[in-house]
Amino acid sequence: MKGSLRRVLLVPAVLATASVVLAACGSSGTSTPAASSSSSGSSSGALKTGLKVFVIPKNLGNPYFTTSDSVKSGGALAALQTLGETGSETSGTAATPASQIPAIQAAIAKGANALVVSATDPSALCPTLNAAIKKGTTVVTYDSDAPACRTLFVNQASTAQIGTSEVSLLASEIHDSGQIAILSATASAPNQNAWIGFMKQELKKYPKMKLVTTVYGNDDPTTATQVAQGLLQHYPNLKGIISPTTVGILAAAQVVSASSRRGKVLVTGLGTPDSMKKYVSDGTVKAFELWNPANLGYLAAYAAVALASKKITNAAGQSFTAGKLGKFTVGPGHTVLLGPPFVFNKSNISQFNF
Ligand code: RAM
Repeated sequence: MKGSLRRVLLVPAVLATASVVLAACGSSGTSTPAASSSSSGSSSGALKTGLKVFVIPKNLGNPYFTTSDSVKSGGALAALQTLGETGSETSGTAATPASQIPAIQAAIAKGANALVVSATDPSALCPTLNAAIKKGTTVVTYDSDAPACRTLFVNQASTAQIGTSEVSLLASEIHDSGQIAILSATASAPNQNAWIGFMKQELKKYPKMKLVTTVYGNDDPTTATQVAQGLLQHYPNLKGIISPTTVGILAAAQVVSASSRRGKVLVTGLGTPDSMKKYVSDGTVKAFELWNPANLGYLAAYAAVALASKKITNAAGQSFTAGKLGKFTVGPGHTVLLGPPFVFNKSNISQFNF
């Protein structure tokens, strides 16, 4: 078995059910009290226990973040429970800074030792996150970065590789030619914008492929569906849609699959295998990519605890062990890399349940 497949497959059996368990809507999510906790954080062995760690995804109710964060899936809160920390997931319901910032502020007010944040918008979040860092709080970004206001970024996969591989996947499916569109998350999302930057670079290698528009579904199923419908209406010659968001790719696949353009407009991007199975089987989607979201959350939680325990600093070359995932080393730019994206297609998708 290839290394990348082994790493994607390294998930607990319970992950199979995780993607259907939606996080509660509202301004706070789930909480996992530690087995033994002390509010100040006591040092036992190498890592402190009883740390208050808040996991703050872009939004609650997005199945991708439910998987990256929950105990059930083996995500961030599972790691925190194992380590004896007090872990909670909190955010707003929309993937916007206006919805996310109050949750960050509340976490800081509750005396957070560490924040694990997927940034909705780096410039909007930075004043709040920098104030937390000033107070001595560890700020780890995961999934979506805010480089000017975090201690460390846990990146799911090389940003360049995600961007370029999305384009080359679609190019091979549409024979390097035709109109294509991007259906992104929010216009301010740092991860999607960074990937789109590399997509545009890569598209220069394909002069016959024309990017006609980039639209935003805001990681909201209703909005994403509406913009996907708009793409089909406005571009009768469209050949492909790249949607680098799990919410967007599902909406695009549903819209194309239900239309007369199924099989003529090919959909790719970043999706969860469970949500894409139907569309891979009906030919709407030939291949798409993702990493293991639960492993991403788990790794980010371990990194946050190692930093908050002063076991490591954020300097390049510092190493720590992330439980079942093994050893990781901080790379350039105060970043830890989970692994390469994995390509799912008809021949392998049945092996995955998340
Ligand atoms: C959505 C979110 C998240 C992104 C995934 C691929 O769920 O926008 O940030 O990493 O898609």
